[in-house]
Amino acid sequence: MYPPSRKDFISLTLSDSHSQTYNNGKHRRQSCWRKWKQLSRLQRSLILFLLALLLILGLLSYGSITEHWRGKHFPLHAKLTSHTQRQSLSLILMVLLFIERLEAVCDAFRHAWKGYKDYAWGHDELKPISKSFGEWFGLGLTLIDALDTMWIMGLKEEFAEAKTWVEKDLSFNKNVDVNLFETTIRILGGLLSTYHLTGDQLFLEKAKDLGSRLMPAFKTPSKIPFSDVNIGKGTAHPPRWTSDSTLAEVTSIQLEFRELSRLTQDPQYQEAVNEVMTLVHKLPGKHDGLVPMFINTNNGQFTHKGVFTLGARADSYYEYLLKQWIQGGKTEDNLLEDYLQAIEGVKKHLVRQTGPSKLTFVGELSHNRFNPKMDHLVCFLPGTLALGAHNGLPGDHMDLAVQLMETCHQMYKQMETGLSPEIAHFSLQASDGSDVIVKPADRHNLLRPETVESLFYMYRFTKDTKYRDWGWDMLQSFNKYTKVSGGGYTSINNVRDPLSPGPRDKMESFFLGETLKYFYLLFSDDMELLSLDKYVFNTEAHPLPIWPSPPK
Ligand code: DMJ
Repeated sequence: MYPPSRKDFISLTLSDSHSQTYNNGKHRRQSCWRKWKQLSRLQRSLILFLLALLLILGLLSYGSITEHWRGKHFPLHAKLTSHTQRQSLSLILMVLLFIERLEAVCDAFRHAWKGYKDYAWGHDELKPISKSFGEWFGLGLTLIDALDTMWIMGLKEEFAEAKTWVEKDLSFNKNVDVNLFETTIRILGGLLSTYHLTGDQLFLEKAKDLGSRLMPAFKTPSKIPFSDVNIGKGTAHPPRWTSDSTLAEVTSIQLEFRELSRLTQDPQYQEAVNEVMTLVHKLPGKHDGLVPMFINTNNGQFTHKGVFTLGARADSYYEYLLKQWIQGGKTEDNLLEDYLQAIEGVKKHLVRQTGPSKLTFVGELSHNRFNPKMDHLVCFLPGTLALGAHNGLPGDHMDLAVQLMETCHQMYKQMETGLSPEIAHFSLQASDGSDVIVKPADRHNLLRPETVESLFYMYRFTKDTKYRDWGWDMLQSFNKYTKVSGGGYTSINNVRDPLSPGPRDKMESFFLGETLKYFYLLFSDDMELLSLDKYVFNTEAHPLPIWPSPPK
């Protein structure tokens, strides 16, 4: 469970149950924080600036007083003092900068939340332009996806209101078809992580209820789950046009189901998802560890063979191989073996460099033909590679992570809005003018998290402040081109047209669940805030604990 008080400047402690046990000192600190938080951003910056000024003046007078006392000019001491002064000044500036950035993320969250609250409360997604909402499953998707982000950011009032909605209005006893994967990563993952952060049983009870309602998806001839489940009726089915499931979807629900089994001591969840991994582990049709994008629910075989991507429909298969291995205490060898083999496959078949600037990217393979196309989704990979290297995997994984991180950064930087397109193509010829080509159909931006997610991992492991600066530029661009007056942020149609980016009127739940959370963690100086040695983030950025003992 997350400790109630942290070093973080911006965060507050939220848990009602925790706060009851606080001693007076803690109460006093809390009320100071409340007062501090009630001040405007300008007032706070002014106070901090004055404090900084006082400190500098203090240091300056200390230097001249000591010189005076000594009664003579003492150049070395003067030098030392001015060095200390310089150090103090840069420390103060750094602190101010990091407070400003964290505050900017919280402001962005509050603005997004205001739109959701005013026009979409309890519904799945905000449509910020038309000031209305969109429904996908009818389960308050944005609200649940955002719960742990609010907790982490210390947004106490917002969290309390959302919790009341979960308590009073959230019901899974609904005749509705939900997508197994999306519901697992966003809702089940969000409830489980909120339970861990708060210790509040409400979230575990809701998670149990949802988990048991998702289980009919696994009743297939092959044990490969169907894509859709009716959580009210207890029936499941594939999409209307096929009996296939998407590979990433059936192999990226494991962290959540395994954790549910651990918490409930009910093995059925873990058994169901482990069976999928065991089947996929043994399945023929892989290409040096790379997997096709579909799998049949009747016979359990890969379909549409010969197409390999790290993007849509396959991405989180690779991510969850590594993360399950970490979650289980690095004991499940099949997972590690599949991950290591897959990364070798990526290096051998999919990694190339652009002609003009030698940017490293991950393309796709279609029936032995290389396609220099990379989805923004692939930008999860630098972070995952870095996480693997941090956990003892080969050092060249980190080298590749550094190179790919640069490319994902360039996918933002080279666009006129400073925002990445959904898909980039890369030039292979040195004579080509630019490295990144964007086709008209790929120019949209959905407020996706993958690049800031990777920046967070890269900063945590290298402490190289350039990753924070890149993230800061991205946040400014989101604010400039996707922020909607009155509340909310919107996906846009064209990242190449700063004059007319074309709002799409949709704020995806992952903008609050993932994108803003990773911005906050990137700018936070508290390395113990969700330490990567204690937590593993699911593919929707919901932190789950690394298990204290290996799985049985
Ligand atoms: C999220 O739902 C998850 O990150 C998923 O793994 C991929 N797609 C979106 C964000 O882009």
